[in-house]
Formats: sequence, C-alpha cells, structure tokens
Amino acid sequence: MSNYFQEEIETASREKIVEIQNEKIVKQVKHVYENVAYYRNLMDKQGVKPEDIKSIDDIKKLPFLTKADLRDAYPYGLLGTDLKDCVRIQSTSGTTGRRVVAFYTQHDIDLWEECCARAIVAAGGTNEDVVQVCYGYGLFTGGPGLNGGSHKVGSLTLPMSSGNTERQIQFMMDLQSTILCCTPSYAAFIGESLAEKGYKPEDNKLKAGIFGAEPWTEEMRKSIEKSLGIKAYDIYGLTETSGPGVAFECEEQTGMHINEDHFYAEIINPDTGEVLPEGEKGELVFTSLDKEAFPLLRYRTRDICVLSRKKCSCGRTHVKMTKPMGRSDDMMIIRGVNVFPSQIETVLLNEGYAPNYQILVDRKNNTDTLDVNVELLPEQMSDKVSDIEAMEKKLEGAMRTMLGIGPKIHLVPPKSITRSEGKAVRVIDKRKLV
Ligand code: DLL
Repeated sequence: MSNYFQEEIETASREKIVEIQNEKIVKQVKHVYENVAYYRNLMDKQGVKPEDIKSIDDIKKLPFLTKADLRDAYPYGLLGTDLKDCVRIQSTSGTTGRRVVAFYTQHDIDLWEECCARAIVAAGGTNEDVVQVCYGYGLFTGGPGLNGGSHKVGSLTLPMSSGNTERQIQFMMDLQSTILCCTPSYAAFIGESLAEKGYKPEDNKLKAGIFGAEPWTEEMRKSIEKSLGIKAYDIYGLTETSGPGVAFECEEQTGMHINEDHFYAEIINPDTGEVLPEGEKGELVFTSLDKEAFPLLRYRTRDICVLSRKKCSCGRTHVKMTKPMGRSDDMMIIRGVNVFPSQIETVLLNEGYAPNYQILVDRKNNTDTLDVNVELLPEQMSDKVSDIEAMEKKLEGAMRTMLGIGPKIHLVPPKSITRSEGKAVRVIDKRKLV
C-alpha cells in the first residue's frame, strides 16, 4: 500500500522542488502584478517589478501582505481573476473586525482538496476508510476541505459537521468510522462523551484522527490518543491560503510537512521583518505558488513556529513546521511577562487534569490579574475544602515554575466549563474590552 497520495511530488528531491518553485514563483508574481491592483501598488511603492523575480530566492524583494491589507482590500480588492471564473468563497470565523473572504476557481479547489488528500493518506487513509468529518461545514474551511480531500482519496465520507455529539457517536459506532476529523478540543469532548456512555477505547473502529484549526499541545495529543485509542495527527492551514492542508503530519509525528509545491514558507522576525535561517523561531510567512483567484505573496500569518529540513523517516522531502507555538497576536503580556495559553495547557495535563480550562485576564488597580478556571475530573472531586485548596496551591506552584508568574487557580466542578464543538475559546481578556 502506498503511503502517499502524490508520491512523485511528495518525495521529490530538493533540487526538483526548488526547480518547481523557481518556475511557479515567476508566473505567480506576474499573475498578481497584472491582475491585483492592490498588490501592484505595494510592489510599485517598494520599486519591485515582476522582471526582478527570477527565482524563489528573489522572493525577499517582495513586500509583505498583512491581515490589515486583507481588511483594507475587502471584499474584492485582492481578487486575481474575474468573478465569473470563481466558483466558491470561504470565510474566517473572524471575531474582530472584518472577516477574511477567500475566493476559489475550480483549479484552486482541486489544489486545496489534493493537499487535504495528502494529509488523509499520510494518516493511513485509503479508499477502504470511513472518514467522519466533524469540522464545521459552511463558510469555515475545515469541513469542506477535509470533505473534498476524503473524496479524492475515495474514502467513504461522513459529512457530519460539528455538534450534535449524540449523533456523532451513533454514526461513529453504526457506520464504523475509522478516521475522525475535527478540532482537538472537540475530539477530547467526543472521547469524554464515549467514556460516559460506557464505551472503552477499543470499542470504536477509529484508527486515526486529523486534528487542527487551533493550538494543541503534545500532552493533549497523548490524552486524545488514549481516550479514543487512535493515532492523532496534526493538520494546519488558514482560510487566506485556502484552508486546512497547507501542512500535515506524517507517521513520525514530529512536525507538519508543508506542501512546498503550492506554498513557499519563510520564517521572519516579527518585529523587524528580517528572514531568519532554518531552525530559528519566528513568524511564518506564506506565498502561494499557483493559486488563481486569491493568490497571496508573502502573507504574514502571525503564527510562531520553526522550520526544519531534517530528513524524515516517512520519505517525504517537504520542509516541516513545528506546531504553531502561539500567535504573535495571541501572546498575552501579563505584568510584563509573555504567556502563551499552550504553556498553561501543558502544565494542566502534566499535573493530571483534563484539558478543560478557561483563562481570565483582567486589570485591577492598574495591575494585571491572571485567573485560570480548571475543571476537576469526577475522581478528583472532594468534599473537603482543604483538599481542594491544597490542589489549587500545588497547581499554582507548577504554573509559576512554567510561566514565571503565578496565576490564581480556581478548581471547578466537572462539566462546568462549556465544551467547544469547533475552535475552543480559551482566553477571556477583559483588558482588551476597555
Ligand atoms: O482553521 C483552517 C483549518 C481547518 C486548519 C481545519 C486545520 C483544520 P482559520 O479559521 O482561518 O483556518 O484559522 C487559521 O488557525 O493561522 C492558526 O493560528 C490556527 N491553526 C490552524 N491550524 C492549526 C494547528 C483554519 N494545527 C488559524 N495548530 C491559523 C495550531 C492552528 N493552530
């Protein structure tokens, strides 16, 4: 059985990949310059012409594009084709400001679905699998992307969308789903719900899960793998670049291969814009190499990660990115200390708690406050106030060691924190509301 969806390109030599990138970038820049007035202006301001881009190395000459540009250009300002050639839009969940609306030609959809198909095959998927897709369908890219990928692999696709956990479980059991696709927080909830119904991990037929769209830690991976009896694979992507499948994990589970024949990745210093060498941590920047309707050159994702070209045992040659370690705009600065939600999650899981928590940040008397509500597991419950207080103190100590500042921990009863069916809302920062 082949372990690849498109073996030739997924295992191509470095030289071959660079050759493809060199060829594609010249065309993509020309396409953007000729069709996207917004970006043409940015290039003109920087004094760069399409002729200056002769190979992928010349990409450094191009200006960056940011989320603010996407908002300015909303809705049609970055369109690279006639509207009559577009067949679909997708959009972000955008909680603040204008949503991002991405456009697709049929070529763009095919390319995107192939990327998702590569991810499914890397997780062991074949045409004999039953793929339960419980990412949201509709404007969100998760459902449509994995759905399309699953079709391309030829798997039986269950277009469940998110929510209605009772029905998810019924279909999972009755139709014997083998691959589960959803956010990691929803996967954890499904695992919890299965256990409550008395199912053991070996009672389901699942073998793998393809989880992404939000940050999750290695500890959370272990916990989901245990509760569902599966191997859990990470998948990454963003609406702007098409959706899930920009990068995906293979069996080695040590980072996600970026589909480099379609997306060129750079890591930059988020403060200076300087391109950093392989292995250094910084902001991920993507350039689409062959998109028609919504091509993006040097788009700043705000996701912080590290790239690695270390040889992978799976045989794929495409560069790997680490799990995003947070977003440059998700990082909380609390009393001057940088805190990422993922650090808090790591401590909780290491200390034996479930990944059900909420982080509350506020400012009282001109001082930042950090409170974390953490749900107890039923077996951790105690009638004795002193027991609970001792557990809170211990957790506060472990947090202080990890974060450098001590949050106030509040242990709350099981099931008291609202479960998420899509992306979990982990942080409530009231300071931003003032
Ligand atoms: O979340 C696309 C997606 C759907 C990816 C399903 C994976 C699975 P957006 O809603 O535009 O698109 O959000 C994109 O989500 O910039 C990251 O900050 C975050 N993100 C996506 N995947 C991961 C991941 C989809 N595997 C934003 N780990 C990105 C951590 C992720 N963060």
